[in-house]
Amino acid sequence: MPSAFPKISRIEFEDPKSKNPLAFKHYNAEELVEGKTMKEHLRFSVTYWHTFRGQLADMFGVGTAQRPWEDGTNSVAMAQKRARVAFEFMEKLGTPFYAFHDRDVAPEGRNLRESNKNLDAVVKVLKAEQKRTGIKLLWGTACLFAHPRYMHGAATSCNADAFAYAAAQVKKALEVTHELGGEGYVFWGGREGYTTLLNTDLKREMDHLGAFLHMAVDYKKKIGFKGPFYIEPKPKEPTKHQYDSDAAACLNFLREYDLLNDFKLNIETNHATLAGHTMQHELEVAAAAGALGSIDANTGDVLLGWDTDQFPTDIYLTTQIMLSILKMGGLTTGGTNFDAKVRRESFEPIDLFYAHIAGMDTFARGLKIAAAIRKDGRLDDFVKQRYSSWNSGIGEKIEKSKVGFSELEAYSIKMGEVRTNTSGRQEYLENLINEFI
Ligand code: XUL
Ligand code: CO
Repeated sequence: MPSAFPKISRIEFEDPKSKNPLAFKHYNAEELVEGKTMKEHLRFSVTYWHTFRGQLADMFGVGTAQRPWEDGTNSVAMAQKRARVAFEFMEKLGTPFYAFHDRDVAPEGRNLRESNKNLDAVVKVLKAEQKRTGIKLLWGTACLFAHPRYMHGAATSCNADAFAYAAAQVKKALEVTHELGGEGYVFWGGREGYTTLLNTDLKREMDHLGAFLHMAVDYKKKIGFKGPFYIEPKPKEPTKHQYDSDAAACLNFLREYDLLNDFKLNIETNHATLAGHTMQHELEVAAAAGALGSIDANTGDVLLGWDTDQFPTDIYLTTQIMLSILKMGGLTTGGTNFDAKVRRESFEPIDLFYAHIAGMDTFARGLKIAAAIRKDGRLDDFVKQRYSSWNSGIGEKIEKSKVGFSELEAYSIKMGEVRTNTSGRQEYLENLINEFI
């Protein structure tokens, strides 16, 4: 097969002063940071849906993407060719992982049997390409939101037939992910929510979602798939309200339906901001529950209120993300998955390289900056000092459950007034971070 990107060779690391736009200035895969290589820390992943299936259409206009390797069909042969193009792209970029929905990689057939057959035909090529390049599948997932059969949702549809079909689709997607040695599997609840409560039995739908996820856990065990399951929170879009609205809602759902041991979270920046949170908030909530599994790396636009899925190019954002991830001890089975698309105006194939290079370099800088902040220690020391009243005296007694309200009343009467508050020093800390950026 002729090269899809004949003018582009492997993207190499060059000095930060290099002016070559097709080189990394910060992402140096083998460079050690806190004892691990950047490649091991960041575990970059390319998303199949945006990068190889995105047409760059919007609500007001058709797709603008120039993809010379496409023949205009949605055939299995085209899907197999596209898979080879995808691996040429990832090999040149040097990303160790990719992620896909079943329907991104292979066309939907006239029925489930045919869809599964199409998928098998493409999985053969993906498997061969993984073997040839050493690139791995970060996670697989099933598209349970594009087809009209899922208009009311999939696991939370009012229609039991749609639930059944979704289960069959996830069964196959799990088998395929397992076959490809996928490191994990994602559930993003595209239409698992509602557009109006007037027609919705919320409790029944949530019960169905719980039952669906239990079936998935059972099947995972049955086929011996060892990778983690991730839930990816998002508050809305396409629904008005998605049940997995944010990290806290997901954790509560998992706890309520006794699924917490089988799931972690896949946190996405633009979903966090759509939920009215920062990315760091969502990461901290997930990590506090021991459930931060993986991240979808992108960003929204402060002036646009929807899921724009832009490539992350804000160093402040990636610094915050890497501070949380390093604090947690790093990613293990998860990765940094670019769930991001080039703008409609960035329509040439080379823009796919520029976008990923930008995202990878921005994360590499965030990683280096976060490591430098941690090495410096002032931020960490400040936070430790801020809570020092809990290390001894009454604080220690409270933490060790040695006192109750009566003892605390006696303590307060004796104390008279709280005179020990110290400054939060937000502005000082913000300036401290800027020292490293
Ligand atoms: C949609 C989204 C999905 C999931 C996978 O907003 O983020 O692409 O990442 O289904
Ligand atoms: Co995502």
